Amino acid sequence: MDVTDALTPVVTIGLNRNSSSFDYSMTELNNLVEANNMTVAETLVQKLDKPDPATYFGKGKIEELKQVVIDDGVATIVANDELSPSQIRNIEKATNARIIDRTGLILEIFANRAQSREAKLQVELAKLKYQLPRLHTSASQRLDQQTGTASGAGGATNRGAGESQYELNRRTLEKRITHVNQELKEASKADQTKRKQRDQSDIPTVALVGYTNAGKSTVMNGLIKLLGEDEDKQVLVKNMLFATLDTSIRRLTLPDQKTFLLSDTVGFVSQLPHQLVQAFKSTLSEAANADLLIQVVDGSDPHRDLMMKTTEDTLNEIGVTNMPMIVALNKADKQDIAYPTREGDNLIMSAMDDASLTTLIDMIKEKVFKNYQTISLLIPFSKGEVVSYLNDNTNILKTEYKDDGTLITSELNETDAKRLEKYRV
Ligand SMILES: Nc1nc2c(ncn2[C@@H]2O[C@H](COP(=O)(O)OP(=O)(O)OP(=O)(O)O)[C@@H](O)[C@H]2O)c(=O)[nH]1
Ligand SMILES: [Mg+2]
Repeated sequence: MDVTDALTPVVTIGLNRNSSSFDYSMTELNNLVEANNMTVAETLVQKLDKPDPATYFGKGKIEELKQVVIDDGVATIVANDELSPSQIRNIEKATNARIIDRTGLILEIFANRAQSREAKLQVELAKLKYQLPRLHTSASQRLDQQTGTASGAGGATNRGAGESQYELNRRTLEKRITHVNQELKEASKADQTKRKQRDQSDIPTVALVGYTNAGKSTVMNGLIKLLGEDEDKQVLVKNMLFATLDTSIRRLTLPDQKTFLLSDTVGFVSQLPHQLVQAFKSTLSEAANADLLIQVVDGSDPHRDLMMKTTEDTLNEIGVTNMPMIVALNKADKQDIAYPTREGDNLIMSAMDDASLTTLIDMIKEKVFKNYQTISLLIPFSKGEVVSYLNDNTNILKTEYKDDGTLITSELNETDAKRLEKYRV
C-alpha cells in the first residue's frame, strides 16, 4: 500500500482578495495540511474582495465546492482563513463535509506534536480560547471529546434546553481555562527559576528564531557537531512545518573555552493564531531573555522577505524588540550563490557546511563575548584552585612560573575579571 493511501484527503479553499502573497499563502496552507497527515485532493479558489458573511465563498462557488466534495469523495474541507461560527455551520450544511479553518488546522498540528507537559498545556489553552467564542453555534451540541468535558442532554431541541446546554458548556470551558492557566503558571515558575540560575551563571545566551522549516534545528545540530559535543545533544530535524515545538537549550563550548547557551524553539508561520502566540509566550520568552538572536531564514525560498517580516512581527507581538540580531540566510547550497558570505550582521550560509558554521561562530563571538578582557594574573602557589578554574573555564594565552606564583594571561568575562581583580598585575 502506498503511504499516501493512509492520509486523509481534503479540499483546500481560499479567497483571493487580490493580495500579492495569496499564492504563497495557499501553498503554505497545503504544506500545513500535509504537516497534519492529510493530503490535498483539490484546491478551489475564488476572487472576491471580501468573504460572503454567510458562506465565505459566493453561492455559485459553494455549489462547485459541493460537487468537488462528492466527486473527490472527501469528507474534510480546509479554509485558508479563520471562519466565523455561522460560516462553518453553513458550509458544513451545504457540503456535508467537516470544515477546518486555518487557525483550527494549526491548532490541530500543534496538538498532535506537543511533547512536553508544558507544550501540551499551552496548546490546550489555545484550543480552549479558540473554542470559547465558537460555542454558541453548538448550543445543543456536546463539547468535543478532546476537551474531555462531554456533557449530557445532547440533541436538545427547544431553545431553553439549548441555552442551558450552552451555559453548561461555557462554564465547563471557562473552568478548564482557569485550571490550565494555573498549571501553566506553576510550570513557568519552574522555568523562571532555571532561567534565573542561568542568568546568574553569567553565560551568554543565544536564541535561534525564525520561520518554520528555515533550518534552525539544523544550525543547532551543525554547531553541536562542529564543536565536538555529544551526538545525543542533537535535536530533531525534519522537512516538515513545526517539527520543533519544545524549546531545547544546549551549552556549547568553543575551542578557546568560552561557553554560551544556544536555544532552539518553535518556528513561526503567517497568520499564526494569536491564541497560540499568547500561549507560547513563555516558551518564546527564551528569545526575549537572550543576549543575541540568530534569525534563520530559508534564503532559497522566493518568499523569504515575507517570512522575515512575519518573524519580526511575531517577535514584536511577544514584546521582543531591538535585540542584537544576526540574520542567517540559510540554504545557500540550494541557490547559485557564493557562501559563506558575510555582509555586516547578515551571513549567507548553509547549515550543512562547516565553513559557514565557523563563520557563524565568529559572528556570535564578536557579539556576545565583546566584554571579555585580556588580563594578566599572578596566582600564589597556595591558590591552586584558581589556576584550575582558569584552566577549565577561560582561554589562557600564556602561563609563566615565577618565584611568587603562576603568572597567567587569559581572556576573562566581566564577572571573573572583577572577582579575580586582586591577583591582577
Ligand atoms: N539544502 C539545505 N537544506 C537544509 C539546510 N538547513 C536545513 N535544511 C533542511 O530543511 C528542513 C528543515 O530543517 P529544520 O532544521 O528542521 O528547520 P527548523 O527551522 O528547525 O523547522 P521547525 O522546527 O519546523 O520550525 C530539513 O529537511 C533540513 O534538512 C541547508 O542549509 N541546506
Ligand atoms: Mg526545528
